[in-house]
Amino acid sequence: MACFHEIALVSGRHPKPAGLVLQYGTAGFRARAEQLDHVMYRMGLLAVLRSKKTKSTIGVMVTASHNPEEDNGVKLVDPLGEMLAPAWEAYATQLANAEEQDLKSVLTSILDNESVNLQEVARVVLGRDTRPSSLNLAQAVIDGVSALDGTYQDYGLVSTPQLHYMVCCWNTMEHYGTATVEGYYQKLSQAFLAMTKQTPYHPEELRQLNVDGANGIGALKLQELEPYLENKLQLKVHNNGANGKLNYLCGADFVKVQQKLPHGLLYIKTNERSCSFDGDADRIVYYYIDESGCFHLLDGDKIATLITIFLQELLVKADLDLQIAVIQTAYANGSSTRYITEVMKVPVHCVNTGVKYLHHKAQEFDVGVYFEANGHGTVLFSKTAENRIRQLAQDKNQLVERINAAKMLENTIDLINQVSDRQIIVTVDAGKRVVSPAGLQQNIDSLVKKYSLSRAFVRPSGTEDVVRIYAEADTQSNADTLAHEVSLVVYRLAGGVGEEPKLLH
Ligand code: 16G
Ligand code: MG
Repeated sequence: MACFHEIALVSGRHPKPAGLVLQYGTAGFRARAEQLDHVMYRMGLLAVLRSKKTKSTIGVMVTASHNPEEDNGVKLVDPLGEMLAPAWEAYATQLANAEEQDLKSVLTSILDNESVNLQEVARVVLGRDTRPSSLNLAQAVIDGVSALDGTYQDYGLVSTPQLHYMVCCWNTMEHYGTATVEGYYQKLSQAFLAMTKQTPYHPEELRQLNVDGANGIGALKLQELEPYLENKLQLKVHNNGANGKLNYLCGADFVKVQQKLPHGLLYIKTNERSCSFDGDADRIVYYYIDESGCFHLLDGDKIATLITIFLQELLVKADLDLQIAVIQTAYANGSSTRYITEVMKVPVHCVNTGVKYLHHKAQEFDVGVYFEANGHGTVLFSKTAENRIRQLAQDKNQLVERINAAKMLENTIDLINQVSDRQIIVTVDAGKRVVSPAGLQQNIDSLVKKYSLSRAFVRPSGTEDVVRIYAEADTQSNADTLAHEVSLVVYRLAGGVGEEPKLLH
């Protein structure tokens, strides 16, 4: 049995730079890779405590997602593949910031608060993205796990959804799926192939998809998955990391923010279906170029709408009375929210930015469709909904049309990886209104009033050292001008440093 005395000795190999303060943000810690060695080690320690506390396998993913290649990060994954419980995020921050001499006492206070039994066995599964820094940082996690005598399985290079899947498999005794990457490909491809069999019309052009792998893990893993798809989907993977730099001029974030084609896919043909992943492959956005050369983006809002239409139709055909809802964030385009509520008559709920908030809300419904505009999302089926669907799919006494619709819904459940995954500006109302600094919200309100169909809000980023500004208006140029005006107010009232923001168009 390890005692905290030994930990303090081992920790000497992963020293914390004195005075460095980092925060467990929206999706874990993110910072320059060279600042993270001690954080990784300590997250290894914390994962062991969390595992002992929950008597379950805990996941640790080393990645900084869409951030630049020089950054890295780490997030912990809770027993059913969901994001770490909020109280433990606070422990993570305390542990990461404890100076060397305080490490033992912080660990002891977590143990006491949570009544963790040190005699419990602990299991941690870990994975990492393709960043050059990730291998050594993953080793620091392993050192932390080992310092507390935890057992671990290192899945090496895997996407974030794959690591979430592994955690879920381990904790459901592989009822969810086999806890290997092959098991992941098998589960997804079987459901996908069963769905395509049920789709009568499947022409050649709909089988092809250009993929921008962001020069990251998504490209590698998709190439591994492709043989399982039996040519029902032919992938042309670009930005596979052979030449380009991770997330640089490519990837889902670049395409969504710049609203243009990524490098590596600049010459796609008219109407060719194309998509981009982010650096750890838990975001996707689709796009195409039309006959007039115009770029069209199908972001998370559009994806959520299409999926909801698809599911609603199937629920009607299956004659299943299940409550469906869509969960969005303040970044969802206002027209998508109006369309879903007013035309489709599906209720929409708005929550804070970050997968964990959307995921949590979506769990309240029979069928919860959640997507951030930036392309993070999935669909959650409640256990009751899933049972009713699976029962109907097997019920030979029902009309064939009902059974087929239920089978399609069943395959959808299996295809969707249902596992999921928080300064001077303080916001409330799902990040849409600022309460501090004083006067900022009033200024934003009066700027918004100058335009029609307009909205604007600001929020401190949870992953980078910036303030995000969102603006919407009747025309592109009004939206751009509004965004610029808001940025000037933020700069003045929130104590901006450096040059004043400039209008980029
Ligand atoms: C993280 C979140 C994402 C959110 C983004 C906002 C997860 C897995 N990821 O990437 O949901 O949209 O942060 O970043 O929760 P920002 O705070 O820098 O705008
Ligand atoms: Mg990501």
